[in-house]
Amino acid sequence: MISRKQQALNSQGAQPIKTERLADELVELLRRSRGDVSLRILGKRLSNSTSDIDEASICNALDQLRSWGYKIESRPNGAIRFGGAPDRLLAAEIKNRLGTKILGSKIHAFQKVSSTNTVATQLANAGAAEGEIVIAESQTGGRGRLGRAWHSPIRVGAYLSIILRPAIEPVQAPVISILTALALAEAIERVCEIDASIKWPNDVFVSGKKVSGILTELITEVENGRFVIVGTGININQTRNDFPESLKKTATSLRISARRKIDRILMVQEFLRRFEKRYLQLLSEGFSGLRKQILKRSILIGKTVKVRGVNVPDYQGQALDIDELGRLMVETASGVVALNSGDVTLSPARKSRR
Ligand code: BT5
Repeated sequence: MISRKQQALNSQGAQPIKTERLADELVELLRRSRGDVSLRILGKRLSNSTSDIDEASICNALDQLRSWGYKIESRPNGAIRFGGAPDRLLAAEIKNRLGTKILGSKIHAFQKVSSTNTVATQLANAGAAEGEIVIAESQTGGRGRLGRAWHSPIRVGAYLSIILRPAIEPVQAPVISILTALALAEAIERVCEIDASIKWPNDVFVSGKKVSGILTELITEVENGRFVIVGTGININQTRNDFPESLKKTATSLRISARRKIDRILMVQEFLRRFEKRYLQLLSEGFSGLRKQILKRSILIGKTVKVRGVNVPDYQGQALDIDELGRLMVETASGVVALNSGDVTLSPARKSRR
């Protein structure tokens, strides 16, 4: 019988990066055994309670690992030596020494999906737990806000969605986006050693360009309760030529900014750790504990900004603060406006007050 979760994945045409259990366990074992190790020893260590794993099964699993790009040497004495993991977003690699409590409890890794947010929504509808993650090497229909597209080329970025079931009011959902931006900025600074800023409501910038976008979707009125999907696209190892002409002026990657290739697994892991820390902090302390860190990294605060009006003409104002609900407070000629979401840009027309 196909589980509801599997049905959800099938309906999305998602191509899984197969991580069969034996291969996963074998990687763990090879990583831990320094130097040469024989098939017989591997078979014994992998043994289940009733019998050792036979050599043919181990050879199949080794071939599978090699086909995923793992470096596994066959030694003249018939032994095996682990030579390193591939540059691929495999579940086993992300889990290795992740050290989180809830994030990544299950990692659904794919080669190609329409949108990780769509797959995560389907999984959550089928009962997936808080902290489960969907990650893909590429997306054919990566989504931004308001039907905009997210450029998702294969094997250079990371496209991931986190399933959350927070006990917060729907009105607080925007806080999750800004918290995600903070976690990402912190992870970028740690892993890439470059400065990263937050642009309300859902972007992370490095070197004055967008390196990451966040799409938070609150899903209500479903059988499996209310849940939140936080989708994040991170441009990691794109070169300038990987971006279409339309994005070259506004988008960048961590590699371009840091002037070196970035380990995608380390980047994703650090983001997940930071996200968990900040998320648990939000649940225990509320937004106030995060506010200082967010404001410190915020590009818009204290600046004159242009707000794209919804059903009203565009207008200008002074970005003052981000409130408890994640709203941007903007002082305009006709008073202070609290924005829930929207497109806000730095206004070149007037000088900032700071
Ligand atoms: C966002 O929307 O920035 C949210 C993007 C979220 C993408 C992730 S990937 C994993 C998960 N699954 C999904 O399907 N989505 C999420 P917004 O603020 O509306 O910005 C969209 C705009 O950013 C586009 O109209 C482009 O101008 C620009 N853009 C598109 N791709 C980009 C890229 N790779 N890097 C930088 N900018 C990009």
